[in-house]
Amino acid sequence: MILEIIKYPDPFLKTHAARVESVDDSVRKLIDDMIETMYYARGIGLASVQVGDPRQVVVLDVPDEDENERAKGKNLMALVNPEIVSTEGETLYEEGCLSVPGVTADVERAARVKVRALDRDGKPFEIEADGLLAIALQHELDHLSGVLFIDRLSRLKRELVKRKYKKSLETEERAI
Ligand code: GNR
Ligand code: NI
Repeated sequence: MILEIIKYPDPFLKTHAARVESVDDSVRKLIDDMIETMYYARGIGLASVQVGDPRQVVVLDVPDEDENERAKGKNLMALVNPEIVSTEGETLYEEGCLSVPGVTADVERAARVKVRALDRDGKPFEIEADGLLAIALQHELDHLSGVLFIDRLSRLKRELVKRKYKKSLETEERAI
């Protein structure tokens, strides 16, 4: 089932998602719907908060850097109750977000991360990532704490981006 993606400035995007007590069929159904929605929206990741669900679930399918055509499903993963265990280095990347359509901006993040989570069977696993996957993991984990990439910009840049975005909403020149 394709879910509706909540758009900024909807206050639900500030939700702090709650830890999942047990990875049951209702969590697996959410994971499947989020995967379908992510592909439909052509995103590389999606967080539960973006589809109006307050449980800590993230899905990702980040293409390999040398991938021209995207091999759908190749790097697909689902993370329940994800936590950052450690980070290393710094990197700058031009990010976008399905909840803030039409906006991109350079965001500073850790270059490498180690993340611990449960898989769709409730089994714990760890992933060490760099490159775009490390960035996407941090972007999605932020969503679970009610944080958007625009919240990580300098105050000046953030106000500029918000003003432009709201103007584009008013004039409806933004593509939906
Ligand atoms: O599809 C997405 N692309 C993207 C590009 C750079 C940095 C982060 C992302 S995540 C985004 C999908 C999304 O909004 N996930 O929450
Ligand atoms: Ni996003």
